[in-house]
Amino acid sequence: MPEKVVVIPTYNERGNIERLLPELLQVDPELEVLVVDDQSPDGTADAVEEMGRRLGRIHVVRRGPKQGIGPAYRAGFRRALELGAEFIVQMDADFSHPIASLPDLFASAQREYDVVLGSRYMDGITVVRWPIERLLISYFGNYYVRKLTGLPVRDTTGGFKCWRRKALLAIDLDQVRSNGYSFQIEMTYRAWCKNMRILEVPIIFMDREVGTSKMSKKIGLEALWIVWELKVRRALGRL
Ligand SMILES: Nc1nc2c(ncn2[C@@H]2O[C@H](COP(=O)(O)OP(=O)(O)OP(=O)(O)O)[C@@H](O)[C@H]2O)c(=O)[nH]1
Ligand SMILES: [Mg+2]
Repeated sequence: MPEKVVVIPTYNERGNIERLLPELLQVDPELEVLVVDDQSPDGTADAVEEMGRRLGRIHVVRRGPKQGIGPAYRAGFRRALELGAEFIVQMDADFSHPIASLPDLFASAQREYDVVLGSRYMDGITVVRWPIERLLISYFGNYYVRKLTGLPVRDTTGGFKCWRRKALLAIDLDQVRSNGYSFQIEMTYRAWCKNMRILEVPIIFMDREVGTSKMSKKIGLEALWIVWELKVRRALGRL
């Protein structure tokens, strides 16, 4: 039974995942990886399965047509819990999230935290190679989320996090509605509402070099909307 599982959603990430997985497995001999793929046309899932046969400690969840990272992560978290993981990291496939920070995330969770967030906005702004428009949207988007929800977190939209089993069980994954970025906000907000102990640790975020972004206007707008929905749900005692 793996103690630590890293969940990675993929859509057309073959060029990244083939390099990422061997590096990840080297970080920690106890860690296992779970890739959640939504029928990537570039054959990501087949490539990962083949690597699993060769290297071990790799699992694949194959899903139907592309549905966004929210449903992909929910499926991945469920499988990681079934596998018996005590600590579950979520991470992008595109090398945006520094592998070097992985031990730090696990160690903080193991020490005493239920949710550990890799944060781009803690030591100033630690984002590399993002165009200024994208950085501004992200930075002020975070300000908006913080002000509206009261969530005491600098980086609410980051996607590099470590969950203690207990925190994922405290959140009813079936209730989680978000598909895109707002999934990150919604999950942390729900954990906070359940009084989970949350820690932010600084990370250096790098924009992707290989593959294409799945970010869209629709995903951005969903995030603006979801904070209101979460606020109302909480006020009604439904969170
Ligand atoms: N399974 C699955 N994975 C997805 C989906 N959309 C995005 N992903 C993966 O989720 C991770 C984050 O998506 P990205 O496209 O990197 O999104 P982003 O980080 O906002 O965009 P970039 O800044 O361009 O990297 C990547 O590993 C993607 O392959 C989806 O619909 N299904
Ligand atoms: Mg990315």
